[in-house]
Amino acid sequence: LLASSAASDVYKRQIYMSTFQKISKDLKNRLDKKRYTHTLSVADTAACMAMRFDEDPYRAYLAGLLHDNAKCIEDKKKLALCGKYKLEINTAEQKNPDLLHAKLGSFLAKERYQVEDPEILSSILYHTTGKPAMTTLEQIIYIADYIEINRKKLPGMEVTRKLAFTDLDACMLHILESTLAFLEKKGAAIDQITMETYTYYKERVQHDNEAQKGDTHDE
Ligand code: DGI
Ligand code: FE
Ligand code: FE
Repeated sequence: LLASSAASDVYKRQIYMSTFQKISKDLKNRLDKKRYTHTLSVADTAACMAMRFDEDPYRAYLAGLLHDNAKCIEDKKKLALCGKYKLEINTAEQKNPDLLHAKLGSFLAKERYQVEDPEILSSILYHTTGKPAMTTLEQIIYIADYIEINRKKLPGMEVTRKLAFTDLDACMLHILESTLAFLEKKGAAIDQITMETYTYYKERVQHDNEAQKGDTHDE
């Protein structure tokens, strides 16, 4: 039994590694240099976070690798492809078609890269806006995208990076606060789901803090 589980472990790693190689090669042609570097770094960061939070690092790496696969498609073409593949375009996406790289990326992960794992596909789908009640893997991809080392050092980044390895919900809230402040300052159209995600994590973190306070009073 031990031998066969060790063998399937080797087998699993080999399959993942050859998949990563094939996908990386394809992405190198589809992404510009900066985006490709960012992509590899998100994959590495996501794998490390997965190790910390008891998720499968191979699945996290794969989701990280594919999260921005549609990013370097021209905005006009993004709109056209969404039409072609019958992917719905909301008001915020209409105003800012770059948002569509998440939806289109998730679609292409399945159709072009043959990824069937629904949680990997949803991690790609929600990596830009987030969504309420995300799974651990979805949170990992959302956060790894923001904290990877090639990212410009945004305000509060040290705190965000520490939270990424200690408290995923608090980390989500920290990123959402800073993203919303940035978008409001820019006057950008805010996707409804981004707002819902913010409200969800604000309430959740508040609730957890209050529960913790309750615990210390009981002692
Ligand atoms: O693709 P990346 O640059 O690696 O990162 P991303 O997919 O998280 O996209 C980042 C941008 O998306 C960032 O400038 C913030 C923006 N964004 C997040 N939520 C919304 C949004 N932009 C608009 N207009 N509306 C949103 O709700
Ligand atoms: Fe992205
Ligand atoms: Fe990204």
